[in-house]
Amino acid sequence: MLKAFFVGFFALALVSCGGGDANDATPVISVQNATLRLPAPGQTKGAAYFDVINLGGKDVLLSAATPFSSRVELHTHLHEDGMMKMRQVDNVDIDPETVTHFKTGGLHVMIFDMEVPEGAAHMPLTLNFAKSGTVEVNVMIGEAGAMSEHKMGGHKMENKEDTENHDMHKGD
Ligand SMILES: [Cu+2]
Repeated sequence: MLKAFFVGFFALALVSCGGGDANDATPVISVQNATLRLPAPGQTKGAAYFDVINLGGKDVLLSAATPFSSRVELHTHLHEDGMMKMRQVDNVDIDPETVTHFKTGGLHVMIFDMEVPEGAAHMPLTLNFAKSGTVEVNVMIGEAGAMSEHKMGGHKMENKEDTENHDMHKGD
């Protein structure tokens, strides 16, 4: 009787210790460098970029949500027929002890029908992870502040020179 108990206990201990690699360790997630690409004039699609820093075991990003939109998707970019195309993905693997970059031309959070409240300096973004649960992120809204005429409190937005070559033809 007692022997059977010990054998059972030993087997259980083996199961819980077996395969104890980095994938089974608890993920330690933090999100940094969150920025927002606002919709182009006349459009409603925006995108959020950030770094997911994982100091622990494997996790999976399942979804994202923001009060600024009712349709938020996880996207990646793929090379197809020599062209870069956006694709929705069901989820994103967050590898152990790795920084996963969400960036222009790669993984991103696509925000459809975006409505940014006037004067908002941040967009709340909720990331839902399989193991870590929800992680709340404050995404900086740079250009929205620059576009609003006057901000309360007398903050002045610096007008940074746009390094991108925009195809804007003035009075052509
Ligand atoms: Cu996209």
